[in-house]
Amino acid sequence: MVYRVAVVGATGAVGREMLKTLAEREFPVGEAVGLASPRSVGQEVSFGDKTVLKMRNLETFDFKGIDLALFSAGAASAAAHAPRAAAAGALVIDNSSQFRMDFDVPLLVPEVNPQALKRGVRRGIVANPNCSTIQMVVALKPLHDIARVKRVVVSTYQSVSGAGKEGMDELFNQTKGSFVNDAPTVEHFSKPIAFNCIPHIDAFMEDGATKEEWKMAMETRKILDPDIAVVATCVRVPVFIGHAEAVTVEFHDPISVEQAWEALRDAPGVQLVDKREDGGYVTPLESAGEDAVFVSRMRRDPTVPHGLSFWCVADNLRKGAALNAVQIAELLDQQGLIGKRRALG
Ligand code: A2P
Ligand code: 11C
Repeated sequence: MVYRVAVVGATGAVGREMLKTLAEREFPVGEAVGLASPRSVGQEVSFGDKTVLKMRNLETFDFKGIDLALFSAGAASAAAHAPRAAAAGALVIDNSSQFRMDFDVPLLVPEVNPQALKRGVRRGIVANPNCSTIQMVVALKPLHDIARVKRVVVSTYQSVSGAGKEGMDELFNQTKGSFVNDAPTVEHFSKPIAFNCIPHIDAFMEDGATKEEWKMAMETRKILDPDIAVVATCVRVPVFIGHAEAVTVEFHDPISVEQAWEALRDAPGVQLVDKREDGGYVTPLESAGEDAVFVSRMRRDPTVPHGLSFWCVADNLRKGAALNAVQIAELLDQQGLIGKRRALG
């Protein structure tokens, strides 16, 4: 069976990666449609080596006949258009935060909680988690299976591509401008990002945490285990692609470094690179373009009875967004859930 697939936000950093990933993994696309805002109508975006998509207007697009819609156009666009895409018969995989915590919307990382689909997809929407959550739960799952995670303290080092193409342009322009002594133009981020670190991602909440920090806690609980306590500090760093995280975990049960290594060596989606020597770890630059979540620097946390600390890195546009969305689509396809909804439209 081949499907009619729409990519919403196809001109964006994640949308383009979604098209690339669909083509690379030979997802059975019969026809692809690229959607964006009215300002991009007619713009051309490549899909694979042979196809060029002319962007169409999301606002006026009729989803009737679309089997699968991959949304990556932000929460407001998802709120306005994902329900009508689902009502027209498309199965929606949404990369925004709009529906993630809704009880009747599965929040899915295929290597971690495929069972989230066992009650089906009643709303016609599956949510793709936040990029910084995805890589952390992929690394935590094999450890949770042997020693039950109790509490996680995580600090993130998040690349500017998490903020989309405008974030990437801002780092590029500020870096270039610094060589000719231009004062940095600050538009997307709240302070200069070139040669800097900004401890602020997404909106501030009443308790002083940011929404990015809140999402890491809440999404981890929904995906992995509602009893896990998570406290996060999320920081934007001047890296184009690849989020890094320093993760400290307290477990209920004993777990050694050797047990953790062994579990991670066999874990789906994980690549363990932990040589305990100069350069024997993975950095964000090396994760760009890769599918794996890389785990390095595993060591005991001696401040609690059962604790480990590690470093993990992943391409936030790929495993953190587009690849995870396409893996969800593959799982939905395997379970015969795509195309079923066509009759609704
Ligand atoms: P456009 O390029 O027309 O603005 P990124 O995360 O890289 O910034 O990309 C965001 C994506 O979401 C882009 O494809 C962008 O399209 C799309 N987008 C943003 N707002 C809307 C909207 N209101 N309607 C449709 N697409 C939107
Ligand atoms: C960032 N993690 O790096 C964010 C991007 O909730 O999907 C993704 C935001 C989200 O800025």
